Amino acid sequence: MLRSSASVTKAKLAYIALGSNLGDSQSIMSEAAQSLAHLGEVKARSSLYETEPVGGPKGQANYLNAVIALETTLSAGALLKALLNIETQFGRERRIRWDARTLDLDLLSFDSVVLASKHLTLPHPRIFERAFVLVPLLEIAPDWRHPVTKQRAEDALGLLTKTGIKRTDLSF
Ligand code: A4P
Ligand code: MG
Repeated sequence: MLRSSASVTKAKLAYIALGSNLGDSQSIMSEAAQSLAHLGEVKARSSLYETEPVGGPKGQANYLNAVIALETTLSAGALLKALLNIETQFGRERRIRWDARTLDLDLLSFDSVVLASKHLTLPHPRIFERAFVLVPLLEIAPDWRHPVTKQRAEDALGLLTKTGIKRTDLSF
């Protein structure tokens, strides 16, 4: 059956960063990936990386970090809401900025959408400052570049130190 183009919602490609350094992080990352699969079609997932904590209170455990590519027909706002709901399901609490967390889900980018609203900034504003985001992102999207500045993720990573980022063979 033919449908008019107006009734077809075009799928968008979102890159989502996952992080956890509290609780059973490997299980949390694995279950969070399954939850994301309910929001669309997972197109790619990076390895799990063990990373040293950046910022926040001293004495935090190392993180597990990863990035997933998700094709979805949700809007960016609806996707963010769904991500925040999943964080809550995994017991995420917010007390101190960059404190240890059971699960952090950041929307890195949403096609080439650029946005700066009260609740959502796209692309994520600290994407180029975070080797723990860029290393897994580049594993699954080696050509990723900023939609406005066109700066390549690969070049941004070249300006950062990668010590403290270790690829693991952990399954997720
Ligand atoms: N928000 C706005 N834009 C977005 C977006 N693109 N994606 C708003 C997700 N959220 C977005 O988020 C606060 C609010 O940001 C949300 O309610 C949403 O409306 P949050 O999760 O409480 O903030 P956060 O995660 O603590 O900080 P942020 O800025 O998202 O992340 P950062 O800067 O990456 O810092 N070290 C290691 N090794 N690994 C980590 O994963 N993570 C952080 C968090 C610090 N150090 C780390 C790691
Ligand atoms: Mg976050």
